Amino acid sequence: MTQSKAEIAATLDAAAKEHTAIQQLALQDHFSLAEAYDIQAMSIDRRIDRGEVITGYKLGFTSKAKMEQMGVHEIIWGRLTDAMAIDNGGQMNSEQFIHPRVEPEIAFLVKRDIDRELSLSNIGDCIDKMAGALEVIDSRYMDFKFSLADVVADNCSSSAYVIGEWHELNDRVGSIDLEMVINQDQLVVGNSSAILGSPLNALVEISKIMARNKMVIPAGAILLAGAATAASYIHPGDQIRARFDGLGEVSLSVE
Ligand code: OOG
Ligand code: MG
Repeated sequence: MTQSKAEIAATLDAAAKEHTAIQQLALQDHFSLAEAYDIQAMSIDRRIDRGEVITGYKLGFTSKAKMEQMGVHEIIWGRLTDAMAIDNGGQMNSEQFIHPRVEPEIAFLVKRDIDRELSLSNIGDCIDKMAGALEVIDSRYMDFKFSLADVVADNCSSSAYVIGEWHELNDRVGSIDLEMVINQDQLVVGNSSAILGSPLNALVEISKIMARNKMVIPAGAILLAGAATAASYIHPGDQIRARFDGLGEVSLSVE
């Protein structure tokens, strides 16, 4: 590596903070996927040092639509912080982003610490609520183009999220119809089954990842299962509305 992991983490953190796109890094710096996760942790530590708090975790590339859109075919995970949270119906200031995209997601609320691998039969012990959500992703790389290691180091493009009203977790989670509309134009239609067959499989997956990394997901954490559809670019003045069958509506406007 020409730069140390700490230097790369500082570069990515600065790009996010100053919302300025940078060149992809993994090609010139030759870091591995494992090193990319170290870089992600170091870059998020810089946010924590500035007072941000981890609010949960997200998965990426859990649907074919996302994998095909971005050309990355492996499940990835990243961290969410309180600075990324926007109230349902709230606004985001486009000046704080580089080239934001939005995607509809299913969110879960952890009720009991997840300190081991979950299976489909015991998910309910640790997770009791689900909600429709919007995730705003904003790659720090020019043209939103990256390799697997690059996107992981960049905290999986995480930049903001909006959570709808919480509902009790139930079996319908595996086949929720959803649609996202931007400025009255219906943009994407999908179903939660596109997420690994069911977002419940994403929860099993994230519990395995955390167990492998000897990390505990604490009670109160939010989990995003990954988008069921491709993401859409958003611009100042846009009004985004996502509808989730049985879970209500989640909306966001772009200033
Ligand atoms: C990476 C993040 C992927 C998802 O839901 O699949 C992701 C990206 O597309 O920039 O958040
Ligand atoms: Mg996402």
